[in-house]
Amino acid sequence: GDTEELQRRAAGSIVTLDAVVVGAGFGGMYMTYRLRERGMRVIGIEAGGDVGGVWYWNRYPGARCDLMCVDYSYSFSDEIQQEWTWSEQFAAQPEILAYANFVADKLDLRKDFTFATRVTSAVWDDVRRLWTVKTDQGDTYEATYCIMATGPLSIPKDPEIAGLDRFEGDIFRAQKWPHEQVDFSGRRVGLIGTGSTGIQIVTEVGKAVGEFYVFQRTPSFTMPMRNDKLDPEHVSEIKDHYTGLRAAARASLLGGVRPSSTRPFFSLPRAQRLQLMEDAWKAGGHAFLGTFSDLMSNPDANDQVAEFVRGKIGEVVEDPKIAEALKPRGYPIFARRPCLDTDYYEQFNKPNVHLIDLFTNPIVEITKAGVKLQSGEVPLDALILATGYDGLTGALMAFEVRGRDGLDLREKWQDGAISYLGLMLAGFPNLFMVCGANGPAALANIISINEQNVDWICSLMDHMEATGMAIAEPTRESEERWMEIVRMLAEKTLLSKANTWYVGANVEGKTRGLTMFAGGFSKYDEYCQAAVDSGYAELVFE
Ligand code: N01
Repeated sequence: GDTEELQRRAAGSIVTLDAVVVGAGFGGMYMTYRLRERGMRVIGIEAGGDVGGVWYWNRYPGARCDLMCVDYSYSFSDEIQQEWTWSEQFAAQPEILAYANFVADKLDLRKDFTFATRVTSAVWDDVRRLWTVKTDQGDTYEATYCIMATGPLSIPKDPEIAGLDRFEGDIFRAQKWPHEQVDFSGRRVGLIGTGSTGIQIVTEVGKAVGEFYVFQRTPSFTMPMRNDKLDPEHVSEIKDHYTGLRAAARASLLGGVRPSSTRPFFSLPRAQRLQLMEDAWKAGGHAFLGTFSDLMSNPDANDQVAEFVRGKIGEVVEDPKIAEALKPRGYPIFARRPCLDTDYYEQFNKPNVHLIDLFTNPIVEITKAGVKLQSGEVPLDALILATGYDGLTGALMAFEVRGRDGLDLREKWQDGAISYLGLMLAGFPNLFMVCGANGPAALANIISINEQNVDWICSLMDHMEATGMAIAEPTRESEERWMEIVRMLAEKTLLSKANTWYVGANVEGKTRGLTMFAGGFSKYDEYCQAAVDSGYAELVFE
């Protein structure tokens, strides 16, 4: 294919292109496709063995999206959305990966990508006005544009626990799960981490395991997903009405259709509030967030919902001590990513599933035989790590990215991620981010963000072509104005009030703060559109 040809030449010499795209997740796939359709010479570079990004790597048991597939899928091609048929409301990882592959086949994307290749540096050449991108395969590409579709969650993070490398059993990392099926039946298995990932693992591994030890530091709130198969009649209704559904998604807070409410919690009498909470619990999914308008802004309203959910945990879990340990306290509900599950709390009623509360019984170290707690050693055959990611900034700080005058992105971001619209960086001409750290990122539907970002970038390229400009870059002032908006919104939301990867709390030494745009997808889209309507007044062109 085209890529092989490019690679062959890059290995020996330098290949000059119009654009390099880093990443073959849903952002990089669409970006590469659009650039190719614009008639540009482009290569996509991907560390994984194939397309799919986070869904390529995260093959752990239970991996599933908590957004409905009707929303969590591409909207740019009617052919794709008509031809592909989802089997469930909330699809599991194998189906989402199959979908990514379907799209790659359909658009013949693989010929534009090189896989199993990691970018080692991207450096701006001020004299020749282009990006030089090098890879761990010894390739060098030069391009006018460099687009980072590296994802907000692509650098796995191990826990800082002494002795991890000493363990003689099997270690499985959720974010780099083996391609073949892993059988835990009859084995003694430990799991560290109870975020969205850990909770999904518990519900699956809990079904077929010898003895299961769940090492929990901070409990998460999780609510019933109430996933359903999609029946053919519903699927054809969706397909008939995709245009309207997509338009509604684009105009929504999350970039996905979900009920929303203008009703503040305390505007209703107590009995009615309780009834609505019962209804939301029964409806499942993120129904709570669509039931009251002020759960993320009014701490008292938030606390009442949290207390209601803690009550539900108490109803399911038989042992009151375990129930108590599973109840999250001390941070607002929904401030850590709210999880959706199927029978999570039920697992802890099984005699072979053991909750280890690390607050009362911390891990001392990992030994060759298992996990040593303050109370003694838990012998294990296998240890699963679901300890999260160096989110948002990790991927771009994992290799060398240098802009004008040798400006290092690690330096620019040492006090936290800053950018213009989460899309461009002052000091880094013609560099774009797709789903960047200062956009809605993990706070909205990432496929919607990807599409919106890619379309915005392509419109800017059209503008540059039409006006005969070769370079675009935001000024420091425009970057600062955007960050003021991001900070102002961050202050207003309870999202800033929990120790999570959202605020960088999970990585030692990382500057603390919510750098994502917390104003919702549609508002973000409005800001991006306003930038276009102003004639790109906040950018400098050469
Ligand atoms: O990672 P996390 P994740 N000792 O950072 C624990 C998306 N996602 O992979 O909170 C003991 O949330 C840590 O404990 P604590 C989604 O955006 C979506 O689960 O630091 N424990 C925590 O429990 C999500 O937000 C979906 O006290 C240690 C866990 O590891 C994001 O990915 C599914 C520890 C890490 O939780 C990340 O979720 C999956 C230590 N030394 C993921 N170090 C869906 O769409 C860390 N932990 C459904």
